[in-house]
Amino acid sequence: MRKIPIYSHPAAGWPALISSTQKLMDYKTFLRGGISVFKSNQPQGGFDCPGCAWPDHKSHKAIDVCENGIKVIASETMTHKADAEFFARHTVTELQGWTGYELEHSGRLSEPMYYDAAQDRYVPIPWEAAYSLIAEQLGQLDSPDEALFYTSGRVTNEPAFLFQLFVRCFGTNNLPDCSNMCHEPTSVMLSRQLGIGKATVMLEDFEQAKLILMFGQNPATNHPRMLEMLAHAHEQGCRIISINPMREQGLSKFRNPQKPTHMAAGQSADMVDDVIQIQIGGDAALLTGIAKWLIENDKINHEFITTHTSGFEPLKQWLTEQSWSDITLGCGISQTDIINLAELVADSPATICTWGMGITQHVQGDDNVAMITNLLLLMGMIGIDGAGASPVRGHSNVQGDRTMGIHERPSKSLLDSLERVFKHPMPQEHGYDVVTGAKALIAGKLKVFMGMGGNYAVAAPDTSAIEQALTTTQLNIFVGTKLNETMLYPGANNLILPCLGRTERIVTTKGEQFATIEDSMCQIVPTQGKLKPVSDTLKSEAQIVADIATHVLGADSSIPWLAMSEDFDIIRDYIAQAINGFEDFNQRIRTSERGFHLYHAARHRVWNTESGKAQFEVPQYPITFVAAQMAAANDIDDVENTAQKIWQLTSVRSHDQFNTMIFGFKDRYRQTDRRDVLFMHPDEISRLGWQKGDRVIVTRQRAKDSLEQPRILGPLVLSEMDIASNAVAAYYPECNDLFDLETHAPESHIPAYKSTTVVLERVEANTSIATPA
Ligand SMILES: Nc1nc2c(c(=O)[nH]1)N[C@H]1C(S)=C(S)[C@@H](COP(=O)(O)OP(=O)(O)OC[C@H]3O[C@@H](n4cnc5c(=O)[nH]c(N)nc54)[C@H](O)[C@@H]3O)O[C@H]1N2
Ligand SMILES: Nc1nc2c(c(=O)[nH]1)N[C@H]1C(S)=C(S)[C@@H](COP(=O)(O)OP(=O)(O)OC[C@H]3O[C@@H](n4cnc5c(=O)[nH]c(N)nc54)[C@H](O)[C@@H]3O)O[C@H]1N2
Ligand SMILES: [Mo]
Repeated sequence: MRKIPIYSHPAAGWPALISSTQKLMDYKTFLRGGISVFKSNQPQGGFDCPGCAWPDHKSHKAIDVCENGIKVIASETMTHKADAEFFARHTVTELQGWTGYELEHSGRLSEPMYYDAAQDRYVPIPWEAAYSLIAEQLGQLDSPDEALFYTSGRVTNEPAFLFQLFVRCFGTNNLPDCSNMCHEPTSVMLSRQLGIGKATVMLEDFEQAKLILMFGQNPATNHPRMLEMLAHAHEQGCRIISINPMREQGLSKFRNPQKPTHMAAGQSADMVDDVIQIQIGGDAALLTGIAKWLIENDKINHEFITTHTSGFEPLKQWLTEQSWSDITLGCGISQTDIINLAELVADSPATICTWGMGITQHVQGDDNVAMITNLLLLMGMIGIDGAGASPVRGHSNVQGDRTMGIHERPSKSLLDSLERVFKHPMPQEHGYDVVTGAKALIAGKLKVFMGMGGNYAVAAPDTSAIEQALTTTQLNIFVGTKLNETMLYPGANNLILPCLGRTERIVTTKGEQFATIEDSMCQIVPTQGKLKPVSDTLKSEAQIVADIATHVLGADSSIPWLAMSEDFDIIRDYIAQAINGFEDFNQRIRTSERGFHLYHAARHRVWNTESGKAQFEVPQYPITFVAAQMAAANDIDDVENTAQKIWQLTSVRSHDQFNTMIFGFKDRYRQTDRRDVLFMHPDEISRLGWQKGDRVIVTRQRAKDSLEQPRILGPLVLSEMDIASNAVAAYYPECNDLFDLETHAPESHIPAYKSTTVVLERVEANTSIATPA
């Protein structure tokens, strides 16, 4: 095998923090940002870092922040403004041609804007006029279901609660959110199998774990604060195995911000014992192999299975029927290596499975989560110290938003509670999620789109089609902090409503307000911005929602919208009445230093499932699903030599972006300083007689007589990477037009962002490059 250059420096550490943030921040921003950084994730009076959803460590009195956090904070605290003057200088058509990087650096949105078609520009509009326009347009709809209300996971609990309440009082459950593209398989399958769709572990469990299996996750880039916990666990003798088609370099070494010797003297800790480099889409097959061996060798926890579970026999039967040849074909790992891994599982008294997008974003995403849960149940690893399920969420409050009721498929009990507390009828029919909502938008069934944060068109598959569909609506409304592409495809009316960010003070007639978030491990923590808002015109999200609700629902509404937006304690009192687990919310959030842990029944081995037991699930897809797809693609003969040129494309993130917000072009760990790259194994590159640096065009494989337009990306620059042989990787979101709205998991509807079949073609070096670096 050819040697691949490795990134030998530790992840994190001062050089990482400083060098990578320099470019993003001007001096003033650095000062503003510097102050806020030291205020983040602190026990009292700070704000929760919007950088990720990893929990804060209880003992941290010093700074608990990372490169990721600094960048996200710097992006928000930027003094540069996308104000009226900015919009006067640039037409919307011109801005459509800007890259994500350029849009991100245009600065903070700072006043409400309305799109004037005659000038093709956004022009200022007073808040009051914007609200009246919204009331007028929503009032003209034939049905409330003609409007779609999207939420991104930055939004804190209090405004999220108000938002879902407004949308439901208006009359629809059309409440898609970024979860639909993220951990939806986790929410769906854990709910079904354990009775609750959230992590069963707490941070302390990582201190007692003996084995951590980390599936499809890249914490060095995406949750750097998790590295500290992993390094600590490793120091205590816990084995850590990464299951990933890529050898993510950031995982091998770690420099701990909490250890002065690490930061100053450049010492570092090792973290991962082994990488199981599976083929893309091979997780369910690998887990099948492990489970099959554990059952056949009688290494499972019979007592737990008998007392606590249901569905064991059908799963056992199914596992018996799976052949080792299919298992190894499905995951690309030898039987011996799988058995070695199974032995580790058998010997471990405390196993944690953590997972990220490499597990969920597949057609088999629901199956993948089911198989992880099955493994934990077979071993009785739920409800004991040092063990359990640890899905790691992305957005800092994506989990809280769901708890607050942002959900297109609300439970009957949530709707009943809302009706009881607010004495207002709630819509019963389920609404659109991200995928069905986008399809409805494209089909012309929606007349109003509202985004409470986020960048819907660019985060979703079929970006161009969604952008075009946005131009056919009556009204689009965006509540956000930064300009992005979704705001640039105006319908008949278009509003940008700028809001306060997490770092900024919310001051109302009732004084300074704080909000709350829920981290990835069900801890509810307070968050309070400390900075002067970047503009006096900004409003809090809660106030924007309350103002809209008052204008739209008018005198009919008996709900005290404005009082709630002025005094978040009133919102919390309502949350306490309406949402399980929030009893005495105001008192509990004030009395404990780090907030409180939401009751998690499955942690106590109480199973709120249909059967009243923890549930084993048999996967729906064959474990050779991806291998079969690739074999089938070989039969299509409209591309020369397809047999040699078919891969699964996976999309990944760098540390110089937060989702669609592009801060820079560097990816230190993957050793590139451009984003228009295609990562491929050097052996594959030489097998084709190609070279690194060559330009390639990526085409989504489609049926031979398909009438669909071809989906093409590139030319991209070939770059070497230690990645599975069936895989190539590109950066999200630039590749999102390669993904379609039809290819998703059956129940959770998560788009298959981590696995789509593509064909590659090498082109001349001078072919123009689509994405400038
Ligand atoms: N710096 C930064 N931090 C972020 C974000 C960001 O954009 N930038 N985004 C935030 C959000 S919203 C989220 S959800 C999280 C996401 O955090 P992660 O879950 O770590 O996200 P990704 O980078 O999308 O992909 C994770 C890994 O999946 C692997 N993978 C791909 N296909 C497969 C497969 O078939 N099987 C397995 N086992 N692995 C596979 C990839 O190689 C990659 O290492 O990060 C959050 N934090
Ligand atoms: N190909 C591919 N596609 C993917 C993924 C992938 O791995 N591959 N990952 C998916 C995942 S995991 C996710 S979570 C989604 C992300 O999808 P989104 O959450 O929709 O996208 P973001 O880029 O996080 O949204 C950024 C915008 O949010 C706004 N914003 C930032 N802070 C605030 C705030 O405090 N309040 C408000 N109101 N607005 C704010 C800003 O205007 C900014 O432009 O993308 C998904 N799409
Ligand atoms: Mo996410």
